[in-house]
Amino acid sequence: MDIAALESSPNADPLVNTILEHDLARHIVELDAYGFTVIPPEKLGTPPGFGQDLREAILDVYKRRHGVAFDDFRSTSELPVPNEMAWQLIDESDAITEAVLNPVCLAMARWHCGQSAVLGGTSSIIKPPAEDNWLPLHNDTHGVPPPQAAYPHLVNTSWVLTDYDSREDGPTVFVPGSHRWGRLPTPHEAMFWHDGAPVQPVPMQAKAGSLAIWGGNMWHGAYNRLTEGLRVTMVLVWLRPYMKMINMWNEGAVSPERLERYPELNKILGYEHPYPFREQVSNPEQIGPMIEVGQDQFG
Ligand SMILES: O=C(O)CCC(=O)C(=O)O
Ligand SMILES: [Fe+2]
Repeated sequence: MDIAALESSPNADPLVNTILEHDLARHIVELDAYGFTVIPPEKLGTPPGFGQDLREAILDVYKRRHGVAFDDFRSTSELPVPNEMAWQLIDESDAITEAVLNPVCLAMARWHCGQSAVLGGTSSIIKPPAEDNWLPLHNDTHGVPPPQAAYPHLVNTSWVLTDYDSREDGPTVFVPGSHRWGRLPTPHEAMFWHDGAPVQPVPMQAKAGSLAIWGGNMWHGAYNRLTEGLRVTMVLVWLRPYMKMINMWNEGAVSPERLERYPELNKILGYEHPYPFREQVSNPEQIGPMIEVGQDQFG
């Protein structure tokens, strides 16, 4: 029986179809069982070299915004300055916009947060080797007290832009199954590298150009990096539309020219939502009708 073909569930059907077309069923199972998954480049439909182009775009933004230079990320083991201007990336390059609008990435965002999902924030992680750059366990549903909802309010889709082959590469770590626990780690649980730590996460393994996905309830952190060179990641945070945006995409944040070339941006930046941006944009003629939000889990 092909349930999607019955067209009984207009919000779920296109997601089911995309998942089947791109051979993503395994990843949906992993998300359900463990709370995270890694989709390799060959399932993302990206052109050859896309991961390298995106990495170069992210590194160029860092250099330009901070007024610094270095040659090869593989042999750069110290950042000239901390990556403090890491956010609001969408208008910086076509590779970044196309990573945001990648159909598999969008399907993963909408699988977790519905068709009305909005892009809450974009940022980069550029991580040099350092003894102490561990990231404690946390979940990304900041400020929401327990018990957290059984469905995610947000989802993280992170483009992995350098290889995560081993623990030495400083990868993201996950606590499989923790997406069902409905709470944040305590401070004692968060320091997973301390002797006698009660929770032991598993490291992510991924080739450059992969897309890692985890919902807002998932416990994760990162190993410190020991390998020479920089770890590079682009983080996209997607929200159900009642959540507070991390980046504000109002007037001027994305150029009219980019909105015209990539019209799907109007929806994912929230311009077609009932609130808050409709009246603040300069291109009302390009914006589709107001969408309905929150009709069901996939709405
Ligand atoms: O460094 C990492 O891989 C984890 C970053 C993180 O916590 C996040 O993107 O939410
Ligand atoms: Fe996080």
